[in-house]
Amino acid sequence: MSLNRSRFRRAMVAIAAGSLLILSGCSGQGARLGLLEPASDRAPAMGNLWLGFWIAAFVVGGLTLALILYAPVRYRRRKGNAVPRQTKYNLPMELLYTLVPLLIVAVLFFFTVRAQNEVLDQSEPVDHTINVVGQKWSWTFNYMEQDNGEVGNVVHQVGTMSQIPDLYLPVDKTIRFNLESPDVIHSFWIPAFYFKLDAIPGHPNSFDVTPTKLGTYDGKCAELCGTYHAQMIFKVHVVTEQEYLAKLNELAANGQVGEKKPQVSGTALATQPAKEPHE
Ligand SMILES: [Cu+2]
Repeated sequence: MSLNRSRFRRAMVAIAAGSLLILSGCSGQGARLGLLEPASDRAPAMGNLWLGFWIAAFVVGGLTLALILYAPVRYRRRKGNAVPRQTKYNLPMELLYTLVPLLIVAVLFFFTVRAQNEVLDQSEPVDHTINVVGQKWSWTFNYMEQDNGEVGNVVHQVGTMSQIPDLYLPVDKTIRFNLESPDVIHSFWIPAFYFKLDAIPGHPNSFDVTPTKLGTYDGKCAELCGTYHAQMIFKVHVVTEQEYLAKLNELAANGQVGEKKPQVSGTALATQPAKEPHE
């Protein structure tokens, strides 16, 4: 009996160690388990939540697997005990498998709410505001720079399915994104920022983010929104403040001045041809 128990304990330790090894050994800069290299100030909260969930899953999964394997070995058929002793109504056991999952869910819930509050925090002052319209099937970016002496205008870029829009963001500056949609629910997602938020018709959404790394990133719609959902992509350019202002002045010089809010009216919604620009 004691031999079996120590063997069982050794198996448990091996599983736990194996899980930790897998989790910690995935990449040079610590495990990310499929996440991109982080490029925003919101990334640590989400990244840690992601890793925490995986650790919880590995521990619970490992334990379950070990118990599944243990039972048939420990209670295998032996000479003289054709039918093992039958038990039912094991109250401690029933309490355990009711309370432990509840506890796991409560802990995961707690950390989820904490991370959510952190990424949705809007208490810090922002440097720039960008109003985003998600519409079938592209994005419009309105840079609300009317009070910025360097630009002095609201400038916009309207994307179409054949002309993927570019979103320019200054590095290390806090941006407030206001999201809206004139048609159906879309979701504004920049995977490298570890962040997405829905653009919902009639329900403006808002979040703040600070890009922390120069570079070009993919942006996409993360809410299945119709036939050409998969083409609802954009390019995010995180640039220096000077490059950002230069880009906005270039848009202004092109006449892309004023806030653009693509509207979808009545039947146009259903019959909009695929290649027609939204401008
Ligand atoms: Cu969409």
